[in-house]
Amino acid sequence: MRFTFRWYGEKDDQISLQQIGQIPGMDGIVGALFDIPVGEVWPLEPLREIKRQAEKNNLYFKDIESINVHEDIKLGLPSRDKYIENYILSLRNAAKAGVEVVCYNFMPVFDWTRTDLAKPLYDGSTALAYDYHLIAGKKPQDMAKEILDNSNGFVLPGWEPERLAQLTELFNQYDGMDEDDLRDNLKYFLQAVVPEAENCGIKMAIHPDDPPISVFGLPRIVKNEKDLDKIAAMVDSESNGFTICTGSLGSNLKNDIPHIIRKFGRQKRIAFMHVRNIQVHEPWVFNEVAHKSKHGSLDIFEIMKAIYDIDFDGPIRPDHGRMIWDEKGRPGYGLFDRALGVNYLCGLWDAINRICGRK
Ligand code: CS2
Ligand code: MN
Repeated sequence: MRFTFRWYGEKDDQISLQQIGQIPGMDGIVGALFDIPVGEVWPLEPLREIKRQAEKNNLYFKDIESINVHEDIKLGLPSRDKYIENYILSLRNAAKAGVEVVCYNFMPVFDWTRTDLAKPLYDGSTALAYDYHLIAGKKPQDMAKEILDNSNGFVLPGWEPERLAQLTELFNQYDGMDEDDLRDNLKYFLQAVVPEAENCGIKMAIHPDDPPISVFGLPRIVKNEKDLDKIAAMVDSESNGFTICTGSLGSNLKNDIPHIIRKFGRQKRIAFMHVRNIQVHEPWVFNEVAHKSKHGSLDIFEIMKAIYDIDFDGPIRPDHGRMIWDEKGRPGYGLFDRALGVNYLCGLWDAINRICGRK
């Protein structure tokens, strides 16, 4: 298993590769080409450049998050074939640069959604939060504006201004689409892309919907075990894999995360682990917290134990963190709390391995 840390690139990340390399136990970065508009082919050279920079700091670059899927693919428009072709070319270039895992999501319009990017917690730290009461009756346009206004000037993945400029039009295009329609479009995409991924040695890793519930009436199809079963059945291949994001799936307490990890891990379908903790106050009211189990609703020890039990050998990363120690940064992606979080995970991992006697 490799411990990794998401990195937004030299230009866009306030955190340097050297700082990431100084985190104890860190093996690699999770990178992406943030400047390439969704749907275009990712060129080889800049990917190789990330790898070179990472390696200079003794870090791997084997994992991408995310090559985003063009809306026309999710909408099933005739133009999707061209975008699928481009997607495949991007995968081939990624493979040439040494990439093994590619995270993506299939959420219509929005990536992750929160109602507060800096909710004050009891100890003076702040964290991302979601409260469905605050979404009820709100227009997606207003919600998007609030997110942008509160992002400390950083562009947030999934909330790129170009995408938001077309919000009204996008909502009209999704009008009348239900979960089965969206699933058909995912299947079409996977049937084209997975054999190619398999050929070049890449595992695709779909990220769960965050939060795993319909938002603004849009269909969502990666919410729970049943949804994952359906996706696994679309193409029978280890390259048709999952990102198990504990904070996304776990915001629905009915999702038994250790069980999900064991089940899909044994089927060799887990390609990527995102581990973070959240505090669920009532259904669809939650905020992110420090990684340690006692601070939230998830049992992080049990989660790490399940990861051990499936002999997982892919990437794991701390997902979002709180803002602590007066750090100013991209919401969810500061240095301090994620570094603390990954060390907690490393500690649990070492202890489990010692006690269970594997390494
Ligand atoms: C994050 C996402 O919300 C999360 O948990 O990990 O931003 C994630 O990077 C994307 O949804 C993956 O495409
Ligand atoms: Mn995640």
